[in-house]
Amino acid sequence: MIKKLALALPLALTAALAPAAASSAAPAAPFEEIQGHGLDACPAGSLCLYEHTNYNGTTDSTIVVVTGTINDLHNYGFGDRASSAYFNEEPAADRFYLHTDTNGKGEHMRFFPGKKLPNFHKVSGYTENGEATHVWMNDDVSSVTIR
Ligand SMILES: [Ca+2]
Repeated sequence: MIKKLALALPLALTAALAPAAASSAAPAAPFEEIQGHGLDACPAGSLCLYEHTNYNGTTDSTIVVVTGTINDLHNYGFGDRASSAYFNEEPAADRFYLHTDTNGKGEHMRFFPGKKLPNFHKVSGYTENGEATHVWMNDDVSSVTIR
């Protein structure tokens, strides 16, 4: 009898934990996805990641309006896709960091308020250890942090 109970307990625990794990797999997206092009398409107070260089050029395409830390853009279908960005914010606000790897890892570049970057080809950035370098961020941004 005791042996049977010992075997049944781990199974019961597994069953009880399974629903919690499933519900945490779909967190609210910390951004809004819109369609548009140009700097004017970026809402005030927002960091906008554009799918294409030159802020999507002259054609409407995906713009990710970031509102918070994004640990893995792949979870939202925008991993390794950003090609330009604009932080439409007045000075003295948050600073965003764009990272080449998930969870704030890899090479990164800082985004201060008002910063515009029409393409991510060989831009000034930092190694994971914080040393200044040139980084290739085009189609490689995987996470976003705020510090
Ligand atoms: Ca990447």
